[in-house]
Amino acid sequence: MDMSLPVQTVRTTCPYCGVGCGVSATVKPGTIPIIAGDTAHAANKGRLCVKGAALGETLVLDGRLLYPQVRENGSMRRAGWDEALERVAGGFASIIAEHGPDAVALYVSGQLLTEDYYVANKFMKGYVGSANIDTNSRLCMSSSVAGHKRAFGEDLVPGAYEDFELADMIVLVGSNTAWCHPTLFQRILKAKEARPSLQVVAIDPRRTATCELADLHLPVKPGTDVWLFNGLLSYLARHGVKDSAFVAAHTEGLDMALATADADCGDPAQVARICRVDPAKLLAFYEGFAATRKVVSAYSQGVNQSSSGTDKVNAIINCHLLTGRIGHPGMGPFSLTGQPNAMGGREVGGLANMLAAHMDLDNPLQRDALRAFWEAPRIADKPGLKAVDLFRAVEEGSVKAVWIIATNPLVSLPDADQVRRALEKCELVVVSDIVGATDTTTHADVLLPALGWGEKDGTVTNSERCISRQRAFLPAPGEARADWWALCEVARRMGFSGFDYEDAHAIFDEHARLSGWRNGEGGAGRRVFDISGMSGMRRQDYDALEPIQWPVLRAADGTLQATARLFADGRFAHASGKARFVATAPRLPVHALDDEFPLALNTGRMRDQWHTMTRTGKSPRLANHAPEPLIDLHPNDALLCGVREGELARVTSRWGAMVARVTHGGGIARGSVFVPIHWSGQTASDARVGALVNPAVDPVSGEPEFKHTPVRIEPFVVEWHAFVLSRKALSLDSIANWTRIQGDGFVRYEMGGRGPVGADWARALLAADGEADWIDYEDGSAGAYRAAYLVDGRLQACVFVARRPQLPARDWLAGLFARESLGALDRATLLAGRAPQQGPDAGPTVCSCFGVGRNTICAAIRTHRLETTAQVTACVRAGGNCGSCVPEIGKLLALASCGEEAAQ
Ligand SMILES: Nc1nc2c(c(=O)[nH]1)N[C@H]1C(S)=C(S)[C@@H](COP(=O)(O)OP(=O)(O)OC[C@H]3O[C@@H](n4cnc5c(=O)[nH]c(N)nc54)[C@H](O)[C@@H]3O)O[C@H]1N2
Ligand SMILES: Nc1nc2c(c(=O)[nH]1)N[C@H]1C(S)=C(S)[C@@H](COP(=O)(O)OP(=O)(O)OC[C@H]3O[C@@H](n4cnc5c(=O)[nH]c(N)nc54)[C@H](O)[C@@H]3O)O[C@H]1N2
Ligand code: SF4
Ligand SMILES: [Mo]
Repeated sequence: MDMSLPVQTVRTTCPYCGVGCGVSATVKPGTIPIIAGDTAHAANKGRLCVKGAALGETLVLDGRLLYPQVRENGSMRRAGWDEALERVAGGFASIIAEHGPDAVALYVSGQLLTEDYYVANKFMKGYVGSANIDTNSRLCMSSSVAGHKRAFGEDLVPGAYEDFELADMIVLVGSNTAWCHPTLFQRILKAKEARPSLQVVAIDPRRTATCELADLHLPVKPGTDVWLFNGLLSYLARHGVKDSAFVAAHTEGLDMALATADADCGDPAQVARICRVDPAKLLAFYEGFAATRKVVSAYSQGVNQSSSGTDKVNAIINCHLLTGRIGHPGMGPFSLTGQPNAMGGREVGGLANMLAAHMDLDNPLQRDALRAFWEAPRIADKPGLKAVDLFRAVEEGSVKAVWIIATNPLVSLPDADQVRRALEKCELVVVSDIVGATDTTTHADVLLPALGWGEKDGTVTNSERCISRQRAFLPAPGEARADWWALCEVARRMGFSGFDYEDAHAIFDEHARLSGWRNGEGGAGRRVFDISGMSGMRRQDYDALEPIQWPVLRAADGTLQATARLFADGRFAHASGKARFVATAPRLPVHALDDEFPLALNTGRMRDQWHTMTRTGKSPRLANHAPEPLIDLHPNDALLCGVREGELARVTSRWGAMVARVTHGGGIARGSVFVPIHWSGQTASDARVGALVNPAVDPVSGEPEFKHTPVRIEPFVVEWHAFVLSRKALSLDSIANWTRIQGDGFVRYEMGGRGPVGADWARALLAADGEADWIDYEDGSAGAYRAAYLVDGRLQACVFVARRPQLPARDWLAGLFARESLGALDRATLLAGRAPQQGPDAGPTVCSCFGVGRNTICAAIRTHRLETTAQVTACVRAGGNCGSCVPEIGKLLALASCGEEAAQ
């Protein structure tokens, strides 16, 4: 980087979750950018969670895909952009010529910017002429999209984040807000501190970190939410908690919905039995909801990712319609979006059953309007394949070319081994990514290097409809280019006009104009999504755009007018202007448990990792909270399966299997298992949970049932456990099971293996050269072996092996890698694995910002008789920065106060 460049601060938006926090990046030439929360952004007002705070560490270029590559004679080689783009354009064109437009497909992502997404959708639906473009939002928000369309007539989120602060009750359904939308959770926490009467209800089969804040936790049986909310609807109606004027003037369909609810769910005692919750707690929830007007019901993947996901969404919305609690401050149903631009993707119609700007595929007037606006040669006139079906069609051969952009389906789709088979068979696989080696890029015939966060430029929309700029503050590395650019270049090479954009601003302008195009004219229907106020902006105004909630119109005086809340006037987007109740008949998950597969596999997220870890996995700070893949289950179930905490176990379903370490997090009911989604073939030998997940989908939305797959668990037998810390990457072919963890200046491996260990084995594994200064220690009878080697006094690698997984803590050894050379004392105690006068082991990391372990916190709580999280922070700093770990500190305090040993 040019050292003469001035220090500059750029305001941008976090690339992770749908909260959409504003970030300020200060770039000093030659150093890593300094990342902080943007105090001027309304979503976070300066707060960042631990993932946002660690963004700087993820910007290093190791592992980045920097040049286009093409497959030749079975292996990949570097190519110029021209050659790579020709391969894509030529391949797509010839397949279309021979087999028609439905033989090609795009599979894109809610992590694209709106501008990239807009171009991808225009390319497929307007020019290729097929709706075979789907997105990972199918796996994420599509049940909410479908639920919104059924209830409101359009995919609309009525409320704003501020409503969480204005509410008197917040119901969090299937949402681990504390870990997955952390800064929003911080806002709830602060609101509750200021006003303890604010009631928080958590509905989740697991006792998550989010439940620490809740006044009431309903640990529902997985998949039974429709019973719960039908039961609520029925209860409210029976107790006269109904806004009759609102229902009469602004809704339709109540009778059917209520009859359906009454039929199965009219008796709370029966509902409590089916949902497997304490009847008193269920009634407390119903009574609380009935008595409180200002209720926000926020939901996420425990609702969406289900074979009854769309019905779950509508069952929740029904309760808000009955009580007229929508469109006003402090109330409403609220879909928490996952990805940074889940919403933007929906605005541009990125799903296979939608058109751009909230137009509908099955509305001929809107199809015509769109084609005319694009001056496109054709327009898709039937829905394309949804994600799961799309990859089936690839395997069956009806789709022959697929271009995957900003998503990692080999890890994230259900029945993920099917995706591997599909890509192996596919004639042309194009992958655009920022990382060279992912489970998906390995199957590419053409690899296109994309600009990543900090390099790309455009807009995203968060959960509350707020459009924010993501701005570049770093130069493009290597030959990486924006995703929209690659799409336009391919379109141009296929002879399509209409892709000559100069920059992201030009695309945004077209997108904004389209939203107002024939909107409400000539019987085509009025679309609420209208940001035409932002069309015609100059480039410098686009660059300076402040976060703004849509719809956005321009006032007579030229200022932009944002919309905080929708439906305040009771007008909805259905032709009738009314909202619809939807009759939701409850049903159980598609695949039932049985003797062979007696446990229900639930999958989801950990606090400090993002999806398949291609970015967060680069940060040593983020690695410590959950370094290894895990299987969280109830101790009694572990006993029945013959597996033990800390040891390895195999989880098997009808679709696949994986191996990870058993843990008892304490939050799981009997009969369920939780496994995180983050590990891939790049970070672990065998921990890709997607391979196990059943491919059942919701019949309306096509969203997979990620939260419920029947599985069984059995021991994964190894003869020894080991860890290695090494400056260089190892070849692990001979190791039965391993996980790779990024350290600061080294790589850490956790392993389980079989066969003899000893000096020869260790030298080969660590690839120690003959010159190295080798030290080792063996206790054959105990099955223990330890070795390390140094070069010029500098520690290069160490390995610790034991028969049981009880091995020294890794932190002290990790610290030695920062030293230029080791002193005699450190060297002497190296193989003991701990410093000569080291205090007690800090335990697993709770606070990633300050690196504070669980044992340290528990000791402080005991010694100083601490009672509040604020006292813990004052004492040991934990929780004092981003606050993401505050719920876990709360849990340790709760355990200490009831005298339990705070060990998990
Ligand atoms: N740290 C972190 N944060 C993230 C992400 C990440 O990868 N890491 N990803 C982002 C994305 S894309 C998304 S979509 C969001 C997801 O955010 P969340 O939906 O909050 O996260 P999940 O862990 O997938 O699942 C939420 C909860 O649903 C519960 N659940 C399972 N089955 C049921 C059920 O039948 N009923 C109910 N009521 N609950 C159930 C699970 O136990 C789990 O605690 O997170 C976003 N934020
Ligand atoms: N079992 C199970 N599976 C799940 C879920 C679950 O709860 N359980 N949740 C589902 C949900 S909600 C989601 S959202 C998905 C997420 O799943 P994925 O989308 O597959 O996961 P990511 O790791 O976010 O993949 C993004 C990819 O894009 C790359 N990338 C990052 N930025 C850019 C860019 O600007 N351009 C390009 N071209 N590439 C970029 C990254 O390196 C990475 O390879 O997982 C789904 N899968
Ligand atoms: S809560 Fe965290 S991950 Fe989500 S946008 Fe904010 S900083 Fe990023
Ligand atoms: Mo998601």
